[in-house]
Amino acid sequence: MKKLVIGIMALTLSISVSSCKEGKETGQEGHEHEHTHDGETHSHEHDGDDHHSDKMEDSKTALMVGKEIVVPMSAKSGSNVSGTITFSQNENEVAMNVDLKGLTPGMHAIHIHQNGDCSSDDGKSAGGHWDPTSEAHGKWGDEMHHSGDIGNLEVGEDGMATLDFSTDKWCIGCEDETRNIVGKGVIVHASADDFESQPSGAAGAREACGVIK
Ligand SMILES: [Cu+2]
Ligand SMILES: [Zn+2]
Repeated sequence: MKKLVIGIMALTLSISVSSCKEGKETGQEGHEHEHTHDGETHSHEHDGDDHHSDKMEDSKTALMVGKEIVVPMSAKSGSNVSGTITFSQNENEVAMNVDLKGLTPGMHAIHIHQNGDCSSDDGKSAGGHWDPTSEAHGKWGDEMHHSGDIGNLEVGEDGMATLDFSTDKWCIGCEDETRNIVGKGVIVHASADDFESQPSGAAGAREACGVIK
């Protein structure tokens, strides 16, 4: 008898879940809601709009997953810096891989600047820090910082610098101009970013410049 009651309950539950599913999926692909098939009652609490807005956002910010941009860095201000910075779009983030040589040992600030223009010998053609959200200069991860405030490279006696960095605050070529890094410049400075001085961390001369394109 007990088995029969459980059997009826299970049947009733599966019918109610599947009818709920049908009711929600007005005009959307059926596979989207398959994760609710575990039969838990929380699936009834969704009004369906949550899923819908997620989907809208996905299509609006459609990321070019797999897109990679290699930026050759050119020496500025009389330096001997050379190397590349590679940006690649992953599913949620942009990964940045720095591979430079010819730097003086110590700390060197690295930023994204607003102009993709390295035409001047001092790198100043790249303009100020890329700051699409109108914030103060600061340290990445703090409450306030420019979207281009990557931080400092640590350079050893061999003059080489590598850095692996990634963030979902950037995208490569998406429509959101507060995130799109294409068309911007990358600058490596002669000294360290102090993360405090405005508007750019008192990082000194611009020793290398590259255009993200
Ligand atoms: Cu800078
Ligand atoms: Zn800054």
